[in-house]
Amino acid sequence: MKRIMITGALGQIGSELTLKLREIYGTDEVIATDIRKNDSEAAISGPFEMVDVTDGKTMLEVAKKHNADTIIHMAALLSATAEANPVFAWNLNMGGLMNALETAREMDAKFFTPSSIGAFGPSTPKDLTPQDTIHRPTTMYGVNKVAGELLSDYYHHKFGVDTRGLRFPGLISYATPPGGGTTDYAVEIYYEAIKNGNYTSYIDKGTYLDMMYMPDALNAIVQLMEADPRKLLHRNSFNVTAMSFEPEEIAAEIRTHIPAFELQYNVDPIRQGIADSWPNSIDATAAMEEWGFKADYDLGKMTTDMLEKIKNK
Ligand code: AKB
Repeated sequence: MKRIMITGALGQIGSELTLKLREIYGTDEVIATDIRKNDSEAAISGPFEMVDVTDGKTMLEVAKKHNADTIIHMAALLSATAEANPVFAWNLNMGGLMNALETAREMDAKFFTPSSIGAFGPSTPKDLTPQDTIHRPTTMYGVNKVAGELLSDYYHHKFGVDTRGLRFPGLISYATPPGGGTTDYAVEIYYEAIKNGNYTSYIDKGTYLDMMYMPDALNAIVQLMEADPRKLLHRNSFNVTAMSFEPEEIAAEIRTHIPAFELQYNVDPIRQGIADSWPNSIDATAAMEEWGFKADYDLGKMTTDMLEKIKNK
């Protein structure tokens, strides 16, 4: 990767990924793009262009202008928002992906886009979900993710585009809040613990979901994109995870720092339904074997860091 263009660069992953890639590859080599500009570091610390991912012509023009050799396509609606606006989600998630893949094909560029644990469904094995298994998701987001994985593999087989992807679990970070996801509770809980000493969870007690701390997610993207292609038996997309917990377990970990922390529940049937259709825990062996994936943060280490960083914000 030498000249990297990122879509959705001001989103939850994009805003931190842009800064990390600028650190590794050089500020001017990483072109951040998003549908609108703000005053965040990702937007102002280096090249920035306005790109609506449903506009393939502009995307290609920007890629050509900056001579991009890598396209990292992050712009997408998350699960709960997609479920509330399924037609819009299809158009944005699939239209944006198609434009980004076409841009990569025209530019002969490497390509990354995230998939998700949302690509699995209720008939998928729930525990230690294998890399290669049943995909019958029951959400629009999941349908988009499965179609996106297949489309990315198609661009590799048909056109030789070097497409790679990760099935991310819930990603937790203190920098940019997520929006419209099912796993967002695991970010909100830390903010509310610091601010109010309590949190009301929309996800029910006993609901296990995979999670990962953002630094591990960013390392995984870089490592996968730098991996020797001859070692990749899979491409779109690899299971990756760092931990699996339910709300009581994250609350117990927070109480080791804030003993009076209280957790209540007001379950949202829509997001609970989505969570219930996803695995309890996924198996990341293929990622470990094919390109050396390893997560550094477990629940304890992540909680210490999250609470400290939010306090000092
Ligand atoms: C969401 O909850 O929608 C995302 C995801 C797991 O893909 N965080």
